[in-house]
Order: sequence, then C-alpha cells, then structure tokens
Amino acid sequence: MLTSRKIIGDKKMKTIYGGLENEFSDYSGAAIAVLPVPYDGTSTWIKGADKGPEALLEASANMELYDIETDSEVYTKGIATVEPVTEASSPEAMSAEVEKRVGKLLDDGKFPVLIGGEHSVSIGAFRAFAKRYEKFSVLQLDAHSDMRSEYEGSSHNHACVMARAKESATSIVQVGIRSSASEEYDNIIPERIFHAHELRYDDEWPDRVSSLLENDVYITIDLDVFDPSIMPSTGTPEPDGLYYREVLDLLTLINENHNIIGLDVVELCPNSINKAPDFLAAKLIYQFLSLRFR
Ligand SMILES: [Mn+2]
Repeated sequence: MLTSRKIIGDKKMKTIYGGLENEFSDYSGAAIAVLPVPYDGTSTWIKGADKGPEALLEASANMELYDIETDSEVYTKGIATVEPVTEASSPEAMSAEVEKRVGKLLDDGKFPVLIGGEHSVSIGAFRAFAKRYEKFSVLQLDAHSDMRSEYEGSSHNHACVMARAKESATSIVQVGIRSSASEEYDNIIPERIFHAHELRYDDEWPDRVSSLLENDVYITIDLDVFDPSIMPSTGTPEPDGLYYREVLDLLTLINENHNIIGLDVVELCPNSINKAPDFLAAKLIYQFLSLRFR
C-alpha cells in the first residue's frame, strides 16, 4: 500500500529520505537510519560534496517506493533520516563525530546508511564497526584507490580513506579502480584490487570479490566508481567507469553471500541543471535496501 507522500509545502519533505511520512520515518520504529554527513573539507578539485546529502534527499522524495525487482516496499521497515553531522572544524574532529553517531545507530539496532559528503566521512564509520565486530570486511567501489598513508598533511584526507579502512577492518576489497598514484601500490594488495579495465574481460570477477570477503561486510560506494556518462556529478570524474546494472548485480551477489552491516554513498557533487545523478544515488540506496531487507 502506497501512502500519499507528496505533501505540497511540507518543508520536511526535502530533507527526509524517500519523503516518508512520520509513520515510516520515525526513529524509534525504523530498521534503517540515514545519516547525512555534508562534509567537504579536504576535496582537492571540484568542490560541492557538502551539497550532496541535501540533493540526494531531495531527489529521493521523487522515487516510487515500490521496488519492481524485489516486489517489495522496503520503506515499510522504517527509514529514519537523522540529524546531519555538522562537525567540520577538522577531518579528525568530523571523523570522531561520525564514529560516535554511527556507534549510537548500531547500539540502537539500526542499519546505518551514510550519505556524503566527501569520502573521508567513511573513516568514522569504519571505526564504529571495528569496535563492535571482531571480523568484518570493507568493500570499496571507487575510481580511486585512496591508499595514501597521508595527504596534504592529514591522515584523514579523502585520499587516505582506504589506508584507514585497512587499519580498522579485517580485510578490504577494492573494485572499479582506475586512478592511483604509483606510491599507493606500496599499500595496495594486488589480489584484492579489481581495476575497472580488468573487469571488462572477466565474467568471474563478482564471485572472486565475494570469495575474498568476510561474512560481515561494510560497503563504501564513492559515486565516481560509475562512468561519468551516468554520474558526472562527482568531484573527480574518471572515464571508463562501471554502469548502474553492473553495480546493482554486484550488490545483489554480495547480499546473497554475505551479511551486509552498513553502507555509505559518498562524493555526490550536485549540478543544479542535471538532477539525474542525484536520482541515481537516491535510487541506488533504495534498490540496495530493497535487496538487503527483502
Ligand atoms: Mn573516488
């Protein structure tokens, strides 16, 4: 049963994921919590990832809430949109706040979905999971390996996210990578990186990704993993990326074989004219949740 959710003039509609009414967005009853982190402190080229969460949430209010592929309405499980993380004095302070907020969501039994913001917003989430899970993997979908130990004076720069993931998680797997500095290959584990160009000639790669992951998996999706033809709204677009169906098929397989414990979708840098990428990001989350909570 679909509820009427487009209430003209309701200011809240813009900032609540799915434009859900109270019954389905109230925190206490929600299985899922969306945490916006509009942080853009360390991005190096196109700025604007701080506007990502609002654009994604606004787009999400225009989705159909029935998912055809799973024949389900995941919003009925309850999807709360919680107060955004506003701490931005430094990437370290932002990460500490994200860790605290994600930890609270986990302790309250919620499935956390972070929306960025630039990629450094994931670091706090990795740490919150590391405190609560003895073993878990981080699966990264990204154009960039983000494996620098330190960048521009900070270990919490977006370019260092996966170096931090390596410290928090039992293991990591990187998918869609097509841009790295040579020094990053000191940190990269060759059998755990799936470069975009290698996927084109290999039908078995999703199974190999799955075989490298622990049972519990946290997924971090930098939207620049997608080809810029469908996802131009990122801070550092890279050609030769993945397509929507490839990513959805991978998420479907990982969900079948593993227990996905959390998700983030980061680096949406919205363009006021082309809203399609905002909608892609919003719908990707919804289709993922439809799989996860089927
Ligand atoms: Mn990236």
